[in-house]
Amino acid sequence: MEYEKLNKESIIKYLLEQKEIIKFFADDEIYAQEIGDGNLNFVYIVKSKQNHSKAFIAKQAVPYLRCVGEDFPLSRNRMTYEIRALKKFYQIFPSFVPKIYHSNEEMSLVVMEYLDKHIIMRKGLIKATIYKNFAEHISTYMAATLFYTSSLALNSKNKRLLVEQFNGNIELCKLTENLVFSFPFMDHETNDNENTKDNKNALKLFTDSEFKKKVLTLKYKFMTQSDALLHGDLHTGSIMINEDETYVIDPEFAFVGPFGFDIGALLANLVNNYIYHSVVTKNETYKTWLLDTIHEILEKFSNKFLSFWSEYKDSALFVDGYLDNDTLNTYKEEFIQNIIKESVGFAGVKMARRVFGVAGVEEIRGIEDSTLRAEAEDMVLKIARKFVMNYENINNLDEITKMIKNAR
Ligand code: ADP
Ligand code: SR1
Ligand code: MG
Repeated sequence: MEYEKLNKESIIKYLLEQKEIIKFFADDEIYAQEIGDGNLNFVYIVKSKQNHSKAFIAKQAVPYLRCVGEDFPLSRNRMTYEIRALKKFYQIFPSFVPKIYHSNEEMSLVVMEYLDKHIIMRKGLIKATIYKNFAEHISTYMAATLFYTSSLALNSKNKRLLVEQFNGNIELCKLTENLVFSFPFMDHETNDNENTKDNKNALKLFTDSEFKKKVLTLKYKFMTQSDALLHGDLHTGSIMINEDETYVIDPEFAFVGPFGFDIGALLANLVNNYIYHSVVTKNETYKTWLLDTIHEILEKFSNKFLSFWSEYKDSALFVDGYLDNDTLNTYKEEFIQNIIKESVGFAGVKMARRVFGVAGVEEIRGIEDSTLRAEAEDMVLKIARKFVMNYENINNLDEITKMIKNAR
């Protein structure tokens, strides 16, 4: 089937020709509404006219970047990687990933479960909503997806096959290399240049050679370290949540990369939210919940990752009997500590990109009062710098929460 960019009418015609969809809606009439608010793709809710609770989401990639338009071409094969990643992550832990009803790589289209009782987590965090199960859920999701796609669980052949399956996500990896690791830290046309002009923080950041050297080291890890299958863009806009359930959506940036990158992305977004509440709402109870949650996520992630590992004696890395038990346990402890350290380094970069880089977040760029926004930006850059300059020397989780707390 040849690719065609769909709209809210043609998508219905297409869907009614797919057997999985006919089965889902039976004889109901259906209609579509476009609801996409992301940077890249078109997202439709498709509903039954007879029974509004019968619905799903159809998401299609177009051959350009949605938020810029046709002037920014971007291969739509990103949807191929999103489909593959959704299927792989669903296989590992179905309770945290929307179910797929239909997918078509030629049409760059996926049809999935409609999460109608959930909201985008960033929105909930801005409203200071407490999600009591979040740390438990997301630590399981990250420990399972990272461990079971790594050389600690897979054998050598399957790990290499996994790399091959995701290696072609070249354009989105390049987007991250540019938009996360490079352009936000230099004078660049894609930046939020209204704000960088005559901004003393921008000048300081763009000429901060020590910081920029460390960012290069982290970028090099991103480009070369093939630890595990990553979501690749695990910010709080890629999480849909309610009090009881947590779902991770939108893995189109998936590739086999460093363990710490997804954890770092999540950490960065939680810290940027902490900064929003420090500057705008001054909600101390919520700030404490955020810090406790960060601590709990990292602690639970480490314990769960080690617990999954304890079940595996043979893998690409390990041959049973190679090390005595005590040495093996020390090796594992050091391994997990290194993941946490690198996560903090990546978190620093991911926080700082949101200040001057092209993709701002509501918590910082969305602050309308310019004095408060400048205060928030200042705090982001202070914490981000501490993270990036010191990540290799972190010895325990309290040091991380202290770096956040002591920034003001
Ligand atoms: P993009 O790739 O453009 O970033 P997203 O996958 O983030 O697109 O989807 C854009 C928006 O569509 C999300 O912010 C969310 O509001 C909505 N959405 C996406 N997937 C679902 C889903 N499975 N259930 C409900 N809403 C969804
Ligand atoms: C212009 S695309 C910018 C960003 O959106 C995605 O969510 C990724 O974070 C990407 O860097
Ligand atoms: Mg998105």
